[in-house]
Order: sequence, then C-alpha cells, then structure tokens
Amino acid sequence: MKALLLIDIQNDFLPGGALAVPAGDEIIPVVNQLQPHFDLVVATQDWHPAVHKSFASQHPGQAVFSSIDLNGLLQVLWPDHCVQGTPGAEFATALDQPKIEAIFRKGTDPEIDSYSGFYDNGHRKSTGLADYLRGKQVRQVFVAGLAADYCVFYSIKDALQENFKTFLIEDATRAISAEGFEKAKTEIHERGGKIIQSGALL
Ligand code: VGL
Ligand code: ZN
Repeated sequence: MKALLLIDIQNDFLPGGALAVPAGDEIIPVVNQLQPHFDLVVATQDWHPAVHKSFASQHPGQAVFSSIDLNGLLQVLWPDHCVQGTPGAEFATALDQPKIEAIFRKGTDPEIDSYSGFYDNGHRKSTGLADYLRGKQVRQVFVAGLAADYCVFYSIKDALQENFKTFLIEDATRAISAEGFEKAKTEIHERGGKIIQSGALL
C-alpha cells in the first residue's frame, strides 16, 4: 500500500501566516490533484499550546529565528504559530480534506519541539504514525507539505529509519530557506530516500 503523508498544510505556514513559507500556497492544487491516486492519505498538524517553548515569545530578550538550548536540544526560536484552536492552526482552506483518514497532531508538549510527524525532536515519544501505517500494510510513503527544510525533512528521515520506502514529492513542498532545502535533499538522497515530481504519480 502507498500512503500520501501531508505535513502541516496549515494557514500559519502559508503566505500571510505567522510562520509563512514562501510560495507555500502553490503546493495546494498539486496536493489536491495527488490525493485520489493514493490508497491512504494521512495528515499531520502542528498543534502548539500558547506557551510552547519553541516560541521566541517565551524567552524574553531572545530574537525570533535565533537558537537556544532547550532541555538539551538545539532549538530555533519561532514566531508564535499553529496555536491550538486558532485559525492559523487550521488546515489551509483550499486543501481538500475528505480523503484524509487520520490526523496526527504534534508539538503539544511545551518542553520539546516536534518537527517530524513520527517522533518529537529528541526521539523520546512516538506519535504512533509508524505503527498506524504498518497496521494499514503501508510500505511506501510519499511526503508532501510544509516546510521542506523542517517538518517535511524530519518526517522523511524518520520514515526512512522506520524502513518505509520513502519519497519526497518535490513540487508538492516548499522550504523556509533555499539553502536548507538543498541540504535536506542531499541528506534524503544519502539516506536512501527518493526525490520525485508529482507528474510521475498522476
Ligand atoms: C515547522 C517550524 C516550526 C514546519 C513547524 O511545519 O516545518 N517549522 N514548526
Ligand atoms: Zn511548530
């Protein structure tokens, strides 16, 4: 079985949002076109409490996009984003949702960030996504969404580590930084992941 994993396609990551990914909105028609071609569609949702410690606002004197040590892990300090129950945390309005069978929320523990849809950044706690996919007999995972250099990248690394055959759909993602995206693609390739275009699936 082939699963399409939609990472964090939420209002706050679109142009105009709190943590906008440049041209992030351009992936939505691509993702909508892809969905009917999969056995299973699963989504992740970045879902932070207002006091999440990945927010610069929780560290007076620290600048947004600077880095700190948070409980032993290097943490980028983000603008407040995807706060539970706010419009910014909702899935993008233009995203087709009827085919999404399950939603895995992450980033709820205020003490640790969670880029991957599978584990928190310390690999301390699982979301259950890997076991869910295995329970549905999924062997191949195709990843789309935002942002390519953070949550998409970390999700792909974990999918590979969990032994899924893993594909990044390049035209169904956008990055926060172009340089970060190039590094991510190199590492995905080195770890055995494949980088494809949506046209190969349609
Ligand atoms: C993300 C930074 C912070 C993402 C989430 O979805 O890529 N990036 N939280
Ligand atoms: Zn976040």
